[in-house]
Amino acid sequence: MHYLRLSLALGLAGLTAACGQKVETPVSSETTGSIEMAMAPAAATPILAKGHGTVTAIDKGAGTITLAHGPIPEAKWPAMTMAFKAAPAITDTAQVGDKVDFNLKIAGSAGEVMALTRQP
Ligand SMILES: [Cu+2]
Repeated sequence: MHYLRLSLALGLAGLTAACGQKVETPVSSETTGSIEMAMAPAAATPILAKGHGTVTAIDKGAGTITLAHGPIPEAKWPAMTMAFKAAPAITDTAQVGDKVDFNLKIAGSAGEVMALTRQP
């Protein structure tokens, strides 16, 4: 994230220079703030990730499945136990105690299990 922000700032400086204006003033805090705001939607863009874990709870009414999962590097998540949204096809077939491999769609700190298979 920090690297991305730095790249953006450098990119903006490059653009300004290309317009023929001297780049004398350092990037102001206001400019930095607007870059961060512009970045927010990008950070919320869902990412896809795979994980492994154990089913610890299923709430068919709420449409959630709770997984004790290992680290998920794609989302920079450590191992943890958390609830995910899941379609009925998943909450109806999974069982507490199942060791599973799963595909996730992650947006921010929330995730949805898109596919789940029991480990042999
Ligand atoms: Cu988690």
